[in-house]
Amino acid sequence: MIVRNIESLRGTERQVDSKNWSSTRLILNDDNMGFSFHETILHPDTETKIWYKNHLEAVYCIEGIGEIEEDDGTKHKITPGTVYALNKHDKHILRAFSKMRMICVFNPALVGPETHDQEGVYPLLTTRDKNV
Ligand code: 9YT
Repeated sequence: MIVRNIESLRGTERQVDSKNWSSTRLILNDDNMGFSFHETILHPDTETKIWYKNHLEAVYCIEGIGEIEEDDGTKHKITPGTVYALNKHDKHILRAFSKMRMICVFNPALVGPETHDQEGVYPLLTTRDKNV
């Protein structure tokens, strides 16, 4: 069994920070669960273009207000209790109108250090790539 508290992961290599968000990765590929499980804090008044072409992601909002815009311009409000699932590797824009706290699940599991490239894509890494 794996039991961890997020506070013990803050400031370690399991916390990945970018300009618009901070992701603390509670469960990763080497935990062998078939998915990774993260808490993502979105910084207020940010807009992030994302395209997980190598991954599926489900995102559950537990704090804050924002919106997700699909590639065709359709917008959906996000409030606590909203889940979205990028079941078609959907390109999207994520806007945070306040600080937002999201619970995110990735399949395949992230290895650890993944962060967005210019297209908002995460590379498909294996454990061997962990220190890239
Ligand atoms: C909601 C979202 O995709 N934000 C970017 C960070 C990502 N959730 C992660 O790596 O935890």
